[in-house]
Amino acid sequence: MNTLPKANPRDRDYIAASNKPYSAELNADYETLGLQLQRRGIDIDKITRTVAAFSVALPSWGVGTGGTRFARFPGPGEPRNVFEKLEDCAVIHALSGATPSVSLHLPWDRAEDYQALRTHAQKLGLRFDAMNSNTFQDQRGQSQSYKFGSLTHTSAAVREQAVAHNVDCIRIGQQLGSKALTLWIGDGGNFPGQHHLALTYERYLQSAAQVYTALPSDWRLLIEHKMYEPAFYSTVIQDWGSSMMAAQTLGEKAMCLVDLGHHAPNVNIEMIVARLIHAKRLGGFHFNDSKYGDDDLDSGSIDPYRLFLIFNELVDADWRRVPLSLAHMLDQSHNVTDPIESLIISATELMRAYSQALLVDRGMLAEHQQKNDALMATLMLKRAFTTDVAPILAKARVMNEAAIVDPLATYRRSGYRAACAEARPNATTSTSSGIV
Ligand code: LRH
Ligand code: MN
Repeated sequence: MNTLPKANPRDRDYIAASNKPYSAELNADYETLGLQLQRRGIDIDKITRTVAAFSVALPSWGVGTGGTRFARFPGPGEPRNVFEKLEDCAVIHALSGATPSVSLHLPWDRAEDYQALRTHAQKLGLRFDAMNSNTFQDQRGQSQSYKFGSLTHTSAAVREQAVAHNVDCIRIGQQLGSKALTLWIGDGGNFPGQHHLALTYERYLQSAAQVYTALPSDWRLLIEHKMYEPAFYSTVIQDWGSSMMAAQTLGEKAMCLVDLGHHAPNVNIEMIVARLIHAKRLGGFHFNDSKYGDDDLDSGSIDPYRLFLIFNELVDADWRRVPLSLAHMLDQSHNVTDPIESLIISATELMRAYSQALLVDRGMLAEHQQKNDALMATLMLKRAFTTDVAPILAKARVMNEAAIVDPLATYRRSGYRAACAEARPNATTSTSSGIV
């Protein structure tokens, strides 16, 4: 990198120096909030420790500029390969303190030497979360096309190729220390009658069973449902019911992953979360936000109350001592912002929703629910959601040696993006970051 950033945003000393001017006011704000919460019977330090331990995985495909079917407007200094994607992910983690792992997508993140990739990640303080396979695009030189499907294609040769790719993703993931495969397929039809709805699902179960068999004993298969796109009439794994039935058919290592953008507008996603928790099949999330379709917008940017209500279900399950082991991941497409900035803010918005959900007085809520006092019940949630938890989020970042008050300002002041624009001159042409 011939043009060094004014400061390395991954450098702990730079971050500590950036934090210094704010620590006194943070302590004052934290103390004030602490007293307020104490009056509500809440120990602020307990909340902060819990929030500081929260983490969400970054989508490797999210640090490049996303696009739509209409166009992609690459930004300056985009990562040109998976190694540079990891460097940008490390900047996000250094400033947010909440994103220590990266979810890779193959073949977008193919590398010659995965041991070298693992070492590079370790040097950056990162580890690998769930792997993502891709049987929704044809790669150059691929023998079988996925135009009419992959794991559910009518041709056994296409299904075999798709199964082999997923097994390949597992094998590469093992080299990287990943422990899960996220299985999303775009298989579906655009016309009534194009697909036999029942037989297509049975082909899915047969193919997915072969992928399941290849899972190491300590791995999980995360089945991701999606209502539509790229198919616009029927999608094989269209909803949580299709996903849950498949998980129950495949075995206990198969769990359901909820991508917030994969539902029709106004669908009650927190209800789906509650049902999957009941079925002991909730395996994880792809967090983002949306107003219409699978918009992949920044988490909490459109409907932060919905995000809060989803975390409310997770905290409630914990309160009812229901064991959960969840893979939290961001899955977003950044078309008009610096992806690093959007991912820093999105990680913070998840921590905000989580910490607010931790403030709900569940004993009092249960009483109001028991007495059918609807208004007092919903006000219990609103009171938590309207609590400004910024001091808790900042304190949690201090505990993670990250940027206290304004990670974005700390990032911008570093000049990292401009330096990348210098160091990665031909980034704007590369499209290695895939469709999103
Ligand atoms: C599908 C999806 C899936 C990824 C892709 C990048 O819409 O959410 O999780 O493979 O986006
Ligand atoms: Mn997704």
